[in-house]
Amino acid sequence: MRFFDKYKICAKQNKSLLCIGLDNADFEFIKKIIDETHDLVCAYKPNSAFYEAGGAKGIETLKKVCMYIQKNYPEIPIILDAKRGDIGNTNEQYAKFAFEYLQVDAITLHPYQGLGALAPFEKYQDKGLIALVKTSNPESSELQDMKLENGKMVWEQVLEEVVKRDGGKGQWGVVVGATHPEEMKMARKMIGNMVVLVPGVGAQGAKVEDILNDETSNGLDMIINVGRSILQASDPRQAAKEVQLLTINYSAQKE
Ligand code: BMP
Repeated sequence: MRFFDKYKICAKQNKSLLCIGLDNADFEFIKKIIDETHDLVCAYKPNSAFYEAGGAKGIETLKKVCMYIQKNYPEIPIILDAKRGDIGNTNEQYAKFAFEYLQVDAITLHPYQGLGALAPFEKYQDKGLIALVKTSNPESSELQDMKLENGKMVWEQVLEEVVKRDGGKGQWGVVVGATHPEEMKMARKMIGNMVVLVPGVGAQGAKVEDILNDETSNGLDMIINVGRSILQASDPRQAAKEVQLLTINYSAQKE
C-alpha cells in the first residue's frame, strides 16, 4: 500500500495526526512507548541519527524497532528520518537501506542536490518521499529565506519544485516546521492536499494550536511529529493523548 494511503487509513482509525519521534536507541524503552501509544498515532518516525550513534548495535536496534512495529502494528506507517540526498548513484544505496533492509514506508530527503538526483527513491513507488522545505530550527532562515531574483524565497521555490515533481502522483510530501506558522499558511495555499510533516511541537517550543487551524489544515494533510516532549514525559501515554485530542477534529474531517 502507498505510504500516504496507509497514513490516511491509520489517522482515521486512530483519529490522530500525531506521529511520535522514536529518537532513542534503547529498544525496551521504545517498545514500551510503542505499546503504550499505538492506538493514538498516525505514524512513527525514528530518526536514524539516534541509532547510528551506537554503531552496529544501534543499526541493529533500528532494524528491531522497525520489525517490532511491522509485526505487531502493521497498520502504522514508519517514516525513516534520515534526510538523505546525494548524487543519484549513491541515493540508490540509501534507498536500498531504507526500503529493502528496514522496509520503512517513507523517508525524509534533502533537496539540495536537485530533485532529479532523488529519482532512485522514486522507483519505490509505494514509498513516501518527504522533502525538507522550511525546517523548524532557528537557523533555517539563513539559506531557506534567501530571496531569489523572481521574488520568491528559496523555500517557496523548493516547495514549488516538489509539487511539480510529484505531479499529482501522491508520492511526495514536505517538511514545514511548526515553529513557522506563517510559512505554514503560505505553504498550505501552495500545495493543496499534499501532506506536510510537521516537526517542532513540544521541546522546540511550538504548540499544536499554532498550526492546526482552518487556514493551515484541511484535515488529513498533516503529520505532527512530537519526540522529546512525549518520550521524556512522566506519563508518555497521557502526553500523547493530549496531542491526539487536539488533532481529533481535523483527522476526522476528510477522506
Ligand atoms: P523533538 O520533538 O524531540 O524536537 O524532535 C524533532 C524531530 O524532528 C527530530 O528527529 C529532528 O531531527 C526532526 N526534525 C526537526 O526537528 N526539524 C526539522 O525541520 C526537520 C526534522 O526532521
